[in-house]
Order: sequence, then structure tokens, then C-alpha cells
Amino acid sequence: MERHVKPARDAAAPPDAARAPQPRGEPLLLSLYRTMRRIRSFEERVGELFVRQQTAGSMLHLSIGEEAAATGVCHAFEPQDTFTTHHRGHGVFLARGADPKRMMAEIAGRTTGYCRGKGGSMHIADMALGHLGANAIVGGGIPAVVGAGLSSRYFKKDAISVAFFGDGAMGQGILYESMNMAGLWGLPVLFVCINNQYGMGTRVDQATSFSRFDERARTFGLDGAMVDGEDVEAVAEAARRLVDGARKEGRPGYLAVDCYRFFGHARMDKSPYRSPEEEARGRRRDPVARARKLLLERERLAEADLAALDAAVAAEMDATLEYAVQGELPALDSMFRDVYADGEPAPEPVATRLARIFSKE
Ligand SMILES: Cc1ncc(C[n+]2csc(CCOP(=O)(O)OP(=O)(O)O)c2C)c(N)n1
Repeated sequence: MERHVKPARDAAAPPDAARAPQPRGEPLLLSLYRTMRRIRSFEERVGELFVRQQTAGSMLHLSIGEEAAATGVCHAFEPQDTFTTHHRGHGVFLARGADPKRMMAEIAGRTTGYCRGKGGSMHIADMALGHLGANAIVGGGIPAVVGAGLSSRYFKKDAISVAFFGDGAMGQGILYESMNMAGLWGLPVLFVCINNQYGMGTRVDQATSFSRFDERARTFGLDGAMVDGEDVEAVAEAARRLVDGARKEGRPGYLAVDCYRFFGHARMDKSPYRSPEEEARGRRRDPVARARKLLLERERLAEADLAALDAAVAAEMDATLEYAVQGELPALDSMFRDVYADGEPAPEPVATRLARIFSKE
């Protein structure tokens, strides 16, 4: 018999749904599915924003295909926890409970965005939700979580800090320095590698001689695990175990989530380095479709309920897109605001400075 689980009062759920307690009687998988569906729909609208030429900047990195990594790991977070992301971080921040409207507005470069339109897709940060910053430098956000973990231990806070990055960062020295310090000092941190098989156009097996990344992490004393990124429940379970170990025992962890990047590296990339067959195979590893199937077949949810949830999410994200493009662009005289401390004089324009230097010669 079909089971009717009300897909929450507002099926699309509030912005901080990922952190809200699971509605009573709702299977965990349904909560996880809702978050993944919201990420997928959000990213599809971001793609649309790009086609409409309304994004700030020319680069956009979609996390379609990687929803289980963001959702499963963020599900283990507590409100006091912090994190950093790489350049493909929209999904992580949404799973953490970001307001999609403020996030889309940021991607569109509007003053209504998280960073008043001055961060854009790749530089979103928000201390209120523990987002210590997205970072476009491969591996750049990783050491910050070691600092956050050290601070947490020093001040005896119950917070962990998590770095999200791609397989490309596995070739960066800073990751190994960070894992070493985290292991040495027993810091409450977690390193999460979202292995989508590619670093731009380079397939992971063309860039690395040993792809058991979790085993590499173990050599630094970390608790390492590797999971299938198509299976959001497996990601959530592994993340829960590692987060608990970091929080309760000060044992840093490392999680590799194996998945597939459905589209090109950035929106302009048509992936000429991948065959259509490979892409078709990769896109069959779809965590959203898998969870939906399980909800119907294993949890015996009604198709109509899931369709209603999907429609509510789509409507929410349509409204998100419209909200974003209605925001104002930052005024030119706000360029240095929020960049320098209050009271600091704005920097001298480069042209004026150079003229001054040369006039002294
Ligand atoms: C230090 C550094 N080197 C090179 C680049 C150029 N770059 C931008 S994204 C990228 C690939 C990153 O791949 P990965 O870390 O696997 O993340 P993904 O894009 O697959 O999510 C590269 C090489 C950069 N941003 N920073």
C-alpha cells in the first residue's frame, strides 16, 4: 500500500530546512531528497541566469550530480559548525541552510545578495551560517578549517569545521600540510573531497597515481572513508560517524565522495574531452533520481506527493530567480565598503599613485 507522508507544510520547506529537525514521522531519506531536489532546481536556475547573461562574472560552476555530497555531509552539522567550500559550492551552502534568494542574488551580483553582490558565485561567505568563505584557488579554503578547528579546541567550543574541495585539490601541498597539522594536534575538523572525476578537462586517473584518497588521509592519522556519491544515505551515515569522531574524540576525518560532474567544468565548457557515452553513463549515477526511486519503492511514498514536492520546489526556485534579477547592482562608490575596516581611508587609485611615484623621479 502507498504511504502518504505529508511532504512538510510548505513542501519546498524553509531556507534553513537542512538544519531544522526532521518533521515528525518523515523518513530521513525524504528530508535528504528535499534538500537535493532544492539544490538541483537551484542550479538549473543558475544555468538559466547565465544564459540570460545576468550573472556577475563569466564563470559558473554547477554542482549538478554532486548533491548527495553536500546534503549528506551538511546533515551531520550542528548550528555552531563552520565550513569552507571550493568554487563549486552552491550546493553545500544551500544544504547548510542558505536562503536561496540571497544566494542567487549574490550570483547575479546584486546588493540583495549575501555579500551585497561583491562576492559572486565563487566568493560567497556568511558568518551567521558558519560559511567561512568559498575560495576559487584550488585548495585555498582548506587551511582555514585547521585554524577554525584550533580555535574551537582552544576556546573549548563544541564546533567542528569542514573543508569541501574537489579531487583537483588532492594534488595541492596545502592539503597535506593541513591534514598533518589536524592529525598532529587532534583537531575537530573534517576534510571532504568531492571527487567528480575531473579537474577541468583532466580525468582523475590522468592526474593521480593512487586514487584511494581515503588511504592517503589515513597515513596522516585521520579517520578516512570513501563513499558512493549516488547514495545520499551512505554519505550521511559516513559523515555522521566522522563528524562524531571529530567532535567527541578530536579525531580529524577525511571523506571522499565518489560522483560524476554532469556538465562541463564551467558553463562555457562543452566537455569535448568526454565521450557522449561516458556522459550518459555518468549521468545515470544520479543521486536525486536514486533517492526518488527508493522513496517510491522502499518507503512506499505516493508518486503524487513527490510530484507535489517537486513542483513546490520548482516554484520556489522560479521565484528565487525573479527575486535575484530584480535586485540593484552595487553603486560604484561602494566598491571599497566591507573590504577595509570602518574608518580606513579608501585606497588611492593606482593611476594616481603611479603618477605620484613617477613625478618624484
Ligand atoms: C591553485 C590553482 N591552480 C589552478 C587553478 C585553475 N583551476 C580552477 S578550477 C580547477 C580544477 C579544479 O578541479 P577540482 O578541484 O577537482 O574541482 P571541480 O572543479 O572538479 O569541482 C583548476 C585547475 C586554480 N583556480 N587554482
